[in-house]
Amino acid sequence: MPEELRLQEESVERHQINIYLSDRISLHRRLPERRNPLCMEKKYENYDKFPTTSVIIAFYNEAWSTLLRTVYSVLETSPDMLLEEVILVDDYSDREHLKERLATELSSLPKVRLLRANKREGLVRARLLGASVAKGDVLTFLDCHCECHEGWLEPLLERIYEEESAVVCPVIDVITWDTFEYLGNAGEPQIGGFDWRLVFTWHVVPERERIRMKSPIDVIRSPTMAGGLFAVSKKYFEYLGSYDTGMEVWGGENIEFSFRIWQCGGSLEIHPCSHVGHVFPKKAPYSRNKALANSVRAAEVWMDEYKELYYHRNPHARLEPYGDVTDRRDLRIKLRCKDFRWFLDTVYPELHVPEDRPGFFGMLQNKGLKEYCFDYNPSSENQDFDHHVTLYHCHGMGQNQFFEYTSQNEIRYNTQQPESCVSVATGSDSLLMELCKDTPPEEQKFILQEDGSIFHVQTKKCVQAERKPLSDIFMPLLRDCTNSENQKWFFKERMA
Ligand code: UD2
Ligand code: MN
Repeated sequence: MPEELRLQEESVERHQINIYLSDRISLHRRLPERRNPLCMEKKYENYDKFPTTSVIIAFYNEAWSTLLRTVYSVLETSPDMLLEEVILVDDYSDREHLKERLATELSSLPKVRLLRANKREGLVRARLLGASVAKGDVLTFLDCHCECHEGWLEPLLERIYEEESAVVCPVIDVITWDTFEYLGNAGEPQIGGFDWRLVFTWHVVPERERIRMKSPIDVIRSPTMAGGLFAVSKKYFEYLGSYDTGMEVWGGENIEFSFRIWQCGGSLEIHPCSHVGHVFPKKAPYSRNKALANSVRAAEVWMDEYKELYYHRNPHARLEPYGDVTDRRDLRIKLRCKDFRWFLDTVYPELHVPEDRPGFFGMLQNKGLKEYCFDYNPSSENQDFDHHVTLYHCHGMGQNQFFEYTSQNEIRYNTQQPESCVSVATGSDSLLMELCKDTPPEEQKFILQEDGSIFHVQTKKCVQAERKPLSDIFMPLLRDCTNSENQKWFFKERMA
């Protein structure tokens, strides 16, 4: 057995997925039932009038078994009448098994076509290459390591039949990278959001949306999509300006497309009865350094003045060359799309919009220990600092050193979701991060005074920068107020 374990570890090292195991699981496995029981009672009237679909799967250096299992699962779960074709787009992979061997394997499969890019296009242009030859009424995009659950396609196509401007996503069930278990449950799916770094986030369905839905198996409106799995009318996709072809490799296109769908008159929805599994790798299997430029393009075209909130939290994004977005701005004008404010108010009212008052956001730097800034690592592996604010060399990169002082007297960490506020546990002298509240509780209130001191209202103490005895660790701690420089702080937007 140790030999087998070694092989598994090796394949995880190489693919970030346990391909050794995947290769030993059937390419035709049956998945456990993961739908809400109400879905099974659903009757599809007008079935014969549903649009047909082309399923488009772009891939780059994917492993054999995960790719083939994706293709077989589409063929084996999609009603013949609705499935026009499956288009695989090879984004200039260099792995041997994806050359002749793949072409041969696919040539025996009905409805399956294989296209090859002549250079590395990135997922946006690779998908568009597939779309350009698609014959179906609807384009259904999937990642190349998916497994479609029984009955996944009908709900998507029915919804687009009802409403052509609906872009519909399945529920994405998790297939684990180590054991290939198909997780997911029949409960309420989550919807997509984003944080001010423009990173995609998952959220529970908000109350207002639950009220709008007439049944638990109605479509759920979602501010954003994860990006990989969705169906869109081909005509509507073209009308909306398909994708931003200036986006390279990976990242950002899902947020850009989500903004565009909503702002330009469509809707983005998740259908609770459509389930598709996706293998989430252990970590990114290839370089994704183009994601930043892609996000900047999205911000520059769609976010109006709110793009500043993004730049404040990613100062380096301002320096990122992002190419020309003139065409995309023209598109926005041509389609008479609504502004970002409308999107925030109407589609995503749950997202807290920072105030970012000049002089009250950025690095929170100490005067005495000049090099040191507030630093918070929500996913810190160091248990001792779990949820604590520490001090670290100021890096000027925003992110985990970005704080905002609000007019409600909170010191807010609102770069990532969920948003947390600096707080103090009863009897403790250290600063703790806790979820922010609508009205800040006493322990989360700090007064940033003229002289730079930060006064904690509840304990009547001041925040002081200190080195922990016998260590290299620096922390902000509550102490009796003095006039010391270690109790003076100031916000700085970026490094000089
Ligand atoms: C998520 C999406 C993914 C995409 C991405 C943001 C899901 C489940 N996945 O990341 O579809 O929206 O966020 O960009 O929602 N690919 C190429 N050429 C490339 C790079 C990737 O063809 O240069 C293919 C890749 O083989 C895969 C798809 O594009 O089929 C998405 O890439 P991923 O699986 O690495 O992205 P993922 O799931 O981490
Ligand atoms: Mn993927």
